[in-house]
Amino acid sequence: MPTTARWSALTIVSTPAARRPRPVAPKAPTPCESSTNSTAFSNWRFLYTRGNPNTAILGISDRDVRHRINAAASYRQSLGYGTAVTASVFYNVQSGRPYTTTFSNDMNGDLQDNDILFVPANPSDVIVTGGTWDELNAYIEGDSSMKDHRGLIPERNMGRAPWTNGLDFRLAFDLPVKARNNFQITVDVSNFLNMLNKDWGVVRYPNFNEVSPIRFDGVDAATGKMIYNLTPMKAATFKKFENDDPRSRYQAQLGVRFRF
Ligand SMILES: [Ca+2]
Repeated sequence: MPTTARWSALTIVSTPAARRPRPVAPKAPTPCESSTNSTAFSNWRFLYTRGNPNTAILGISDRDVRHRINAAASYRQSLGYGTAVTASVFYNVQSGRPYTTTFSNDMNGDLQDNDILFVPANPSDVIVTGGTWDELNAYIEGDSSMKDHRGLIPERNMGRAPWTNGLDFRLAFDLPVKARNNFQITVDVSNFLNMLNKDWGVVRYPNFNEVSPIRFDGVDAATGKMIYNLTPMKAATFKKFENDDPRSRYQAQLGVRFRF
């Protein structure tokens, strides 16, 4: 019985370092907009800023997909008398959505919750309330948007949500009816990995490309240091990433096709 196996070329998409947006010094701002909002006001107020929202700085896009790898394969097995079965898979793995760590409230006095968080380098940089320096330090060390930016206000979107991956599966049965006619029954399962294990194929993302673990409680009059309140990150409802439920579930469909 004839057998056909087809393996597509592996596709890898990666943005070379030389083409990635580079940080621009605040003294030479380059107007640049990147937002998921639908109105001009929202696009201004939710563009995360290092100080002045009217001088937007060139940065990584909210929609940046840094790395992506695709692979596809199919296998066809004749079952005799014109019948055949074909199994196909498509696999995609890609880097997570970028995000910015901001204060949970307005820090710079423009009445907008759009302020990128200064990352303290050591316990003497800020006053911690609602928790301890060790808790704050552990959070910074575990956060991709902050751990490499000690003592700085990072560029926006320096963090990354977890990588995502998904595998789509298709099974097709070809049944001859008569000459030049063909009857096909298909079974498609998208996010097939999630059907095998509920923890596989899960997509997690930062809501509006933002995570806000710390509340700004002003400046201490005696020391001039900023007061970091850890209440938001210690709240039972706090989570860095949302689950994208529709994309995280497996879905299946049964199809019938008649060719004539
Ligand atoms: Ca603000």
